Amino acid sequence: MSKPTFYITTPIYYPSDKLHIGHTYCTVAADTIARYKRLTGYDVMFLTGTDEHGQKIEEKAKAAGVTPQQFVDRIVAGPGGILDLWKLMNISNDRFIRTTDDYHVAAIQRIFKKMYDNGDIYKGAYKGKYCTPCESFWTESQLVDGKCPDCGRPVHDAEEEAYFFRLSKYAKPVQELLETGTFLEPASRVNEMINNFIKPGLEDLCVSRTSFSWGIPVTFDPGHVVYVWVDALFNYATAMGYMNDRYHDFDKYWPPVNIVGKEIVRFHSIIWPAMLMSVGEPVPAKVYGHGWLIIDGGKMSKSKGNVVDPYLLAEKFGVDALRFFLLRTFPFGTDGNFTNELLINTINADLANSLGNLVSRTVAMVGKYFDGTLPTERAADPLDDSLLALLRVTPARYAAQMDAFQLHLGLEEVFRLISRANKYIDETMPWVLAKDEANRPRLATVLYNLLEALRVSLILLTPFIPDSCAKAFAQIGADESARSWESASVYGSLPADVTVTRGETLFPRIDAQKMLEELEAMNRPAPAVDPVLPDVSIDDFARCDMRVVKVLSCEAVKKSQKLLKFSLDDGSGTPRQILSGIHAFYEPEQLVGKKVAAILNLPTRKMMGLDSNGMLLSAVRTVDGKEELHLMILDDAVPVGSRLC
Ligand code: ME8
Repeated sequence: MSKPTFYITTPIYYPSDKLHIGHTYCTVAADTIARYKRLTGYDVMFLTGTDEHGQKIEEKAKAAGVTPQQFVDRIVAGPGGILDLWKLMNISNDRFIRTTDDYHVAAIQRIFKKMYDNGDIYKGAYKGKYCTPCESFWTESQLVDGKCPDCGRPVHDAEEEAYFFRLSKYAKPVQELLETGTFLEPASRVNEMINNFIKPGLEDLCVSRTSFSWGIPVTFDPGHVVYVWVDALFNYATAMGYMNDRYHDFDKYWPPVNIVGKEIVRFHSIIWPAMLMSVGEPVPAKVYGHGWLIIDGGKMSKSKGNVVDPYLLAEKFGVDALRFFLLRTFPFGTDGNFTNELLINTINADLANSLGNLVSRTVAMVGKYFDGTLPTERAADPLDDSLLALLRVTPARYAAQMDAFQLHLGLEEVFRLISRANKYIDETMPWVLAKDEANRPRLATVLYNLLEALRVSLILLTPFIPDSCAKAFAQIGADESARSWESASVYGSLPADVTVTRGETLFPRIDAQKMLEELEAMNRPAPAVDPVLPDVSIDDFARCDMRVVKVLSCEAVKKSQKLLKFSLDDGSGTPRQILSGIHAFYEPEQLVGKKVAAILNLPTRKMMGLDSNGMLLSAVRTVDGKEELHLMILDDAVPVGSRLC
């Protein structure tokens, strides 16, 4: 019999900057749900990707001096980019879509044409406030003091030809869909959508732009590019092969469960189903709007400098500890305040103490009292009953929470069992039982029950912390069959004469004070680094004659605050004069006798009436608005006149 299918997506993220812990939170949550569904027998399709078009990306690329495609390629596929981050975080996506992929571009053009042909997209006029220098339309509410919010200059009424989607036509069916109560979750978001957006009247949506070009051209009117949200939302369909031949899974997996952040629920629960209705396809099975991770009460943002770097946290705490923390601490549907203290306390309390200790104590006791292999004689006791009762009901309780995407409550069920097992150790006191040979069957029973409680807990934890669970399974002697979902409900899935193997400590305890200090030091905002300039050819580079030179003499230039005049030995036998504006950073006497690097074949430049024949090379950066400069001072052993290449 074929497995039931389950299709889950994350938002496709903008590759306009490196991703932060908020994006990581959403992707880890979707990954955990995908892993849970696979565990429980589904044929899962898990999609994530990147939303690569639009004006913002075009502008960022321009500022960085690269093409938009080069810009997004670096952020998505470059070292330390989005693909690397998901690999690091052990994300098990089956597919990754980039909206610049050819198949997606062609499919969007067909979808747009289909909606045009069926009359749901029409040509109209976009009216708004226009800022000529910025070439941007603004709505009344976006203006600041009636002026352009970007440059502060006056705006004027303007009209632009644009295509519109008949969103108004779908107001009723979308409202009915929202009222079904299962389409959009958590339920609290439903009223917000109906009251704030549908009841005031849905207006048709402008779905093309002519003011920039980094987008998918409208085939039948090439001056227009498709509005980025139309391009983006349909990714969930094109990545399954909708309107293209790259993939052929649309019929198999559709409709999806779209996991999104609360700020884009409107796009996903109103515009997205309306467009699907227009093209005659089923709406998503569910849109789940998760909450934000906030810092000090506000959303993370680059401009506030309070962005938390997932690479840094994964390196410091381990990938599984970070995954666990994100899903254990914050209820998925509501906002959660991120702090390093909370992160450390959660790891210490739940992973190092509760789970880690249970594994290490149990395995150590089987080692100490039975040389690692349990004997098969047993002696039950009423003391076992409550642990075994909880063991029996936990998988189903967990599944009920997981099916409702209440991931933190799913974990709650597992930790109830883990705590109960830890308490069982105190109640049964194996170290006392071990004192009398006659108690061996009883002692073996206690340890077996503990191993079983651990085994079941680990099965349920696998979607959250897969690597650590695999290691722990190996320690408690659980083979593949004893790790399956089905076996979680079968007491006795470990062999009666199970053999354990001591292993590494799964979650070492963190010294909170020390770690907080380290994080504090590392989390200071890194100085902004200028973007890499566009490529130059190797021939152009080779034409730059850069050499090692020695400072013969150096003096300040009269009447100049900045300039130093250098006489340099460049190996040619004739001293070379170079002027350099570095007096703010060096006194002349510091530099005499030093070997430094210079470019020699620049045209002669006159400064304060003096010739400068080249330029000294230095490392320059801006920290807190202040420029820092360091001359490239070289090892004395490097011969004067050597070329730098
Ligand atoms: O909106 N806390 O992309 P985006 C929790 N390209 N989650 C957060 C978060 C935070 N502080 N910050 C971001 C876009 N997220 C569009 C989506 S989909 C067809 C197009 C997560 O890069 C959250 O899931 O701005 C949010 O919805 C998403 O990242 C936005 O990512």
